[in-house]
Amino acid sequence: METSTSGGGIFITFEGSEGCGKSTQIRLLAEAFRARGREPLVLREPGGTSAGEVIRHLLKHAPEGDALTPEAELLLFAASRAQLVREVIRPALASGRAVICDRFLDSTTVYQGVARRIPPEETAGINAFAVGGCLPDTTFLLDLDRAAALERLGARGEEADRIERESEEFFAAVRRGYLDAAAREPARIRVLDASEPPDVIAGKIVAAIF
Ligand code: T5A
Repeated sequence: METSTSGGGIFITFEGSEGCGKSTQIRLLAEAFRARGREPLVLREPGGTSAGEVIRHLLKHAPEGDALTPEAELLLFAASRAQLVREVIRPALASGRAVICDRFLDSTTVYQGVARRIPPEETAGINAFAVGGCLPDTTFLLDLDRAAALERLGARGEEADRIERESEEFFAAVRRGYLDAAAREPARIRVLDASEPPDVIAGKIVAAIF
């Protein structure tokens, strides 16, 4: 596939609500790259740098995160991303690597912008500042209804983090926000039915990339 990013690398991101299968598909796509003789760089947001992992802990698990305002939450996600772009993603793309990231700026557009109701122009401005022009070549949105996602997360048996404890209304806004984002940018964001079996979804992703 043709890439827009400088340096010959390709930047692929995965988006969708909790439990939609991003990690599963990223693992399968990384295997597909390896089968073709390329070792991709796999990252996750928030996190992926030393500073980013500290921010991740604050945002997801630390008791101090409970009092965060939507604005402070947005800036922390943006700070983690700004560091990841400059410390890791840009150098990797410049050296020709494939970079696969679990969540990127669309998560902020949707979770902080749509679900936390921060005005879209403010969210877009901070996103643009954080990424400094480093945008995904392609994004896979794994669309799944909330009941199916909850069933998968329940089967995993892990304790819910701060954001996973949000209301059903919040997650309805997340799903709607993602589908609206995909409608605005159909050339970049491909919507996939995440209720299909993992190998079927992976086949569609591989066909789109190679
Ligand atoms: N956030 C993040 C913001 O609010 N703003 C931002 O800007 C950013 C970057 C990050 C949190 O931060 C928020 C969003 C999130 O709340 P996280 O811990 O990184 O959280 O977790 P998530 O991104 O939510 O990912 P999860 O690990 O919860 O889910 P995945 O990776 O989407 O799903 P996965 O692959 O682990 O699969 C879940 C289960 O389903 C099974 C798997 O085996 C697994 O058990 N499964 C399937 N089952 C049936 N059919 C399929 N097709 C399946 N695919 C997977």
